[in-house]
Amino acid sequence: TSAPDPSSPTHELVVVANRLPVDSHTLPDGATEWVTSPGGLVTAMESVMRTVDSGAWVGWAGAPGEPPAPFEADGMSLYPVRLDQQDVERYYEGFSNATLWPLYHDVIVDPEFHRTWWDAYLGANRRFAEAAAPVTAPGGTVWVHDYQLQLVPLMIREKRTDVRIGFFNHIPFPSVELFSQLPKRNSILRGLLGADLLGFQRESDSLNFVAAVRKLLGYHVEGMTISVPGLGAAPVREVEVRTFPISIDSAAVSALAEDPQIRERAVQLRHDLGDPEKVVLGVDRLDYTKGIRHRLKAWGELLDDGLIDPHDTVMIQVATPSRERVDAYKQLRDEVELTVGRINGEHAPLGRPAVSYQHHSFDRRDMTALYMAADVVLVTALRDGMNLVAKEYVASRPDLRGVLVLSEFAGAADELRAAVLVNPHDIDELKSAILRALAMPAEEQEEAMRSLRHQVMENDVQNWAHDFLERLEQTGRLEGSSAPV
Ligand code: GDG
Repeated sequence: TSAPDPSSPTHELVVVANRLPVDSHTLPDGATEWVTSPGGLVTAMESVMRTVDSGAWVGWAGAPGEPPAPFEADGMSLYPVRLDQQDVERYYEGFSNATLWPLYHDVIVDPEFHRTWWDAYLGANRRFAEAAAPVTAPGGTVWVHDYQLQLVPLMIREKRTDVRIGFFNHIPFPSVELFSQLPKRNSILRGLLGADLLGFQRESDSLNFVAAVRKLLGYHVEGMTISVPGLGAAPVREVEVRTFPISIDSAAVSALAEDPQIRERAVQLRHDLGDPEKVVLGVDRLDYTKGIRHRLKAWGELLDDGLIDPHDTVMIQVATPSRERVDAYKQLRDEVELTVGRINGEHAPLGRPAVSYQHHSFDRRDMTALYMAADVVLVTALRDGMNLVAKEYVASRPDLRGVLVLSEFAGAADELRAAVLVNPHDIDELKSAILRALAMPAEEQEEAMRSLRHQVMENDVQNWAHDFLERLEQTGRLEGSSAPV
């Protein structure tokens, strides 16, 4: 049964996400300890978990096979979900990252469809739902995250009519024309509609979702409220769709930028690069959605054209390893590394790079030092739910210096209007935007950065989480169903 067991603890707020917010570390004596992974979602949840008596997180602990027993970390109860090697290959690398991810990012690469992947997606989603349903307190709240778990809202709803269910999609939701390609598309829509509140990054994502429901399921829609017919004699349920642009822990990032050690590190970084006049930075997971190839093409042409002098301008590209077992990512890595090699071979002065390419990750402090050392940050995503790098750069510049070049195709472009906005598909436009950013006078940088900082500092990830949960509390509960079934 999935109803709460009176003898075991239940939680007022249960977060369900693919990954638990912890990583395991092996100690010298062979024992393992869990270290909180410092993502934005974790920070946001820490702030809302403090407002409830009891919070929990359901997710995968990161290693295939037998999961660890439930445990406590940072005042939360963590419930690990089992994923076997085959689930990792079919549910995670397969359906999530080789079917949904490319399809939801405007088919930048071709999505692959395999029925065995779908079966694994269904099975894995069921395990997350089965873990979450019994640990949620009567009348409690469940918050499900992201594209890997789109079937979970309905699966929990079927077990628990008494709980409030919210879902937030961190990536874009595609136009109905593209979404229609997805085999099992209606099951995905119905799965999502098990929630009371569905949150998306941009207004266009919310509108795309509502349009898909209207066209493919034919449900009645009024404004952003969808009427979902009940099964059998069950009454109609109203599901609300709303836009909640995610953000970062702005104050924490800004505080790091005031740390004297980190400021010193930023100066040192520029020195290590040979004290160039200008430093241009890109920070991305190595993902084809991020437009790294377009950025390098523009950069290479600017060097070829002689419009950038590699003796006084250096580009740093941090490309954090990601999804390395998925074919499209292996291919992207090869292409990016070939291009960087060519650019450096042709243009790098002796003893220093034209493009400093970093295929590894940095700690938070080094990331902030990089942002502080950068005169220009290039965010050239071809499609991106939000893009937190754009917001982190802005939060890292209390000195009001630096220029953000930002793709229109990143969700952040809806809010960060004072950035230099570009269409990264237009290489000529991208080249002009880079030159404009490099030449921007200090007063103009300050004016733009002031406006950007106003936006980012006022709207942080804590507000985002509070807004979502507050809205979820206001959504209608199913009449007459206060007890778990
Ligand atoms: C998804 C959506 C949406 C990167 N390299 C290092 C490092 N990072 C950090 C960045 C940033 C985060 O990873 C990446 O966030 P993004 O938003 O840029 O992109 P995705 O990973 O694709 O995230 C996206 C997000 O979900 C949230 O909803 O904005 O659109 O695709 O925080 O700084 N951090 C450290 N070392 C690195 O080397 N410490």
